[in-house]
Amino acid sequence: MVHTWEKVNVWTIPFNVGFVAAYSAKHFPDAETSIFKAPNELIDATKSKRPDLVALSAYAWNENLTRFVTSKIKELDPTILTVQGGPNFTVQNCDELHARPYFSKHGDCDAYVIDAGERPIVELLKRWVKVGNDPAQIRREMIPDVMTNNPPGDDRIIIGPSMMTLDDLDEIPSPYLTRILDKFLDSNSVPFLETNRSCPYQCTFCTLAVSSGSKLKTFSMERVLGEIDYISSRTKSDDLITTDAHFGILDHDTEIADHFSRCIRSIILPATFVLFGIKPAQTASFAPRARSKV
Ligand code: B12
Ligand code: SF4
Repeated sequence: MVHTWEKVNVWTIPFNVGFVAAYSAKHFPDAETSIFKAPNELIDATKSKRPDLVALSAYAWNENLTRFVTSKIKELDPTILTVQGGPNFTVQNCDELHARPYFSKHGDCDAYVIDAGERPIVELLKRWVKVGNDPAQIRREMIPDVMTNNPPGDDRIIIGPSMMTLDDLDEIPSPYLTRILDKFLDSNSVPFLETNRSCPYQCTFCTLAVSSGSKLKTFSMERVLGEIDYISSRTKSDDLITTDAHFGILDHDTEIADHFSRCIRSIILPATFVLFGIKPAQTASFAPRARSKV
């Protein structure tokens, strides 16, 4: 969810929940999923057709909004399961000390998914079906990589055991190639591209790689190039942002940059590849051809 009164917050594609939705749909093909960025659209949709579950991204920048929308959903129908997920909680801080103050503020949130959301949300959905779609019962369950919030009459937070993140990232269907992000690609939103996850380094202050054992994991080249083609054929954005912690760390990143560069030369948008945390040695090898903006 983003505030919609200023443009700065609405400009990126909801890539994160795209992954979560694509992986959930793979495991629950009969379930209907809709993705929203604007709070009013979600609330209106909830009023017109009751969902079983509403799952919201929670980041530092939308915490109050997420709390407001979660409470609004419970006000409309307390039997809807309310879930939050996002980088606020990782394996390093998913403990009573950190979760207690969070859930004290987010009393209407039934469960919080820790770290990468794909595997745990599927575990949560399986349990949701098993307990007969009862939010009060979900709050009593211990589910891997999920924290459940104070069951009625019982003041405790249940923190599920940690699962490692997926080894084969291609197990997650592409949110672009499965077309669940089409409505956002067709708007002016800036697309993201993820070619790898995690990081091989182990800086003590950083939690980015802890749940993957500092193992860098990659999406297949075929998939990444296919996503660049698909994004290029639809987006109206001039930019493509990669979410990789270190794009350029792998030799094959030059192939990705070359492919992107070819798309630019064919005058297909986007025209700028925005990178974070790039390693200098590799930057030099492809930046001039890809016209990278770091
Ligand atoms: C790209 C990026 C940006 C971009 C785009 C941001 C945007 N609006 O989307 C820019 C440069 C604009 C940016 C700015 C900022 N960013 Co930034 N950014 C990132 C970065 C590098 C990648 C995020 C990403 O899309 N990753 C790919 C997706 C797939 O991963 P994900 O977001 O983690 O989502 C997964 C899980 O979190 C989880 N999940 C997420 N949502 C949900 C929802 C549900 C229901 C479930 C079940 C699971 C789930 O499942 C997803 C799939 O595995 C991350 C660092 C990182 N490498 O993760 C920081 C990060 C997200 N940013 C961060 C911060 C602090 C900021 C700023 C506030 C910095 C500042 N002081 O200005 C601003 C705020 C921007 C804003 N208001 O929108 C923090 C957030 C910390 C937090 N607890 O929320 C991060 C984690 C970096 C860090 N470690 O400090 N950022
Ligand atoms: S992502 Fe950056 S800060 Fe975190 S462990 Fe890797 S190199 Fe260190």
